[in-house]
Amino acid sequence: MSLSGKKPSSAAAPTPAAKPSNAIAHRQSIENDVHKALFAQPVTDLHTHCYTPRFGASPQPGGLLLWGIDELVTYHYLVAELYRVITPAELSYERFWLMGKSERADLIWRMLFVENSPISEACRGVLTTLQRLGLDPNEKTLEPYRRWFDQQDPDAYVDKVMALAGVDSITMTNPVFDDAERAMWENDPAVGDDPRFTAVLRIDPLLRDWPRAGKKLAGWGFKVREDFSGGTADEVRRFLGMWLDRMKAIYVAMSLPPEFKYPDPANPIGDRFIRECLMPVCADRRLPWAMMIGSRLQVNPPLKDAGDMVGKADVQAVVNLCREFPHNKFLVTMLARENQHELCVAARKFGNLMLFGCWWFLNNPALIEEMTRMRLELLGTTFVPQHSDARILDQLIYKWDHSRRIIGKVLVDKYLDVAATGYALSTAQIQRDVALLLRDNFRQFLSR
Ligand code: HDL
Ligand code: ZN
Repeated sequence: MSLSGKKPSSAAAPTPAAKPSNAIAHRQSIENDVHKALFAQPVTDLHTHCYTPRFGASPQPGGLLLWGIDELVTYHYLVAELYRVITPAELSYERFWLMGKSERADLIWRMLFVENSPISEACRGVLTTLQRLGLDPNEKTLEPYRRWFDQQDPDAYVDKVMALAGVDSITMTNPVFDDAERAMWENDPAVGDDPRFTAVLRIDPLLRDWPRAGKKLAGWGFKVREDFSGGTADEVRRFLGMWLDRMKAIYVAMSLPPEFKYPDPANPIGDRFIRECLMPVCADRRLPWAMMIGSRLQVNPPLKDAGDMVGKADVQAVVNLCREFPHNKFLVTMLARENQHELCVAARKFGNLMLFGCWWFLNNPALIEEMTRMRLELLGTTFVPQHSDARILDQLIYKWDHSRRIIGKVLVDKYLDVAATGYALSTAQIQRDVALLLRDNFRQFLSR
């Protein structure tokens, strides 16, 4: 039965596969359309660790907006890779962290970009960024780059990076349990007011470490008890509402361990927090809960931010949440490659589940291609293929350059598969699909 309700007169004879007059020319024209559409389409980057300049900019002590060559080269992904080519016996973690930022950057540049081939994705990303900024990626020291970056003004540089990256909005991550950042919000309620950025309330400790988080809330004047008795649920809802309003947050976010379960008989208080606090507050405000699941933190603590690891997680927790809370919206990404297919199938079952990104250790060409191909084949265009997760502003340039090219490669293959059936694909359709993938799916999911 067709959607119009009319029974077709007879099953139409299958049209013969299109006989492309010139398969190569046909592929070329689709490649051109897809490439043009992708690089013309502004991205709304739904998860980053970038900040408005009002939070202070590096190298200002305590500045949260990280940018420039020394931040790029000391990104924690590269710290982990440095300790693949040197050993703690040669340079102890302690001595490494006692070095100044520029000294650490000089060491990483020499070891990963001069004495070894910068072939990893994190290394290549730095080179792409330099190239797109019009700088020569072959310098043997960082001095020439430092001279160039010293001439940049952070606020104007935000515009420059967004233009080069083709990003129209940067979504921040705002961890309310971070004392330094919370103080900035309390001292300057307008700190997040910048049309180029939106805020996100990040609340990991409420689920990952309730006893400690609960004590902090009590210290801030919320009448909460560790056993969640009395008016604790009301007070936690008040806490969430106050910060969501203060930040004008567009969603609530958490990074969760591989062991995350819902319901979790071993964590009844966590279940109560989700059921009685987080879900009602998000539903009332029609805000998604972004769950980033599978981060096993600090497996090698001396590496600091570089010391986190991945673990296989339980997709059934996501399924249970989507089913129990049909009026809530869930933005979900998982860190283990092994979880991706099951998570994709879960998204076929729940319209309130939006998959996003190739997160962290998945943000590499080989895995972005695999995941994007699988998602297009299972979900059509109803997902958000990428977020940058950029910690350093300049990374937006390479993360979106690389991802656009990989998404484009997969889209061309899938469009050619469709064209081979004789289906006529228009440039406008390609532009529409690309807009959905890079911006509109996320924006429409927020406004649903
Ligand atoms: O928890 C998160 O948001 C992760 O993205 C971490 O920030 C992680 O350290 C990271 O930077 N991943 O790319
Ligand atoms: Zn992140």
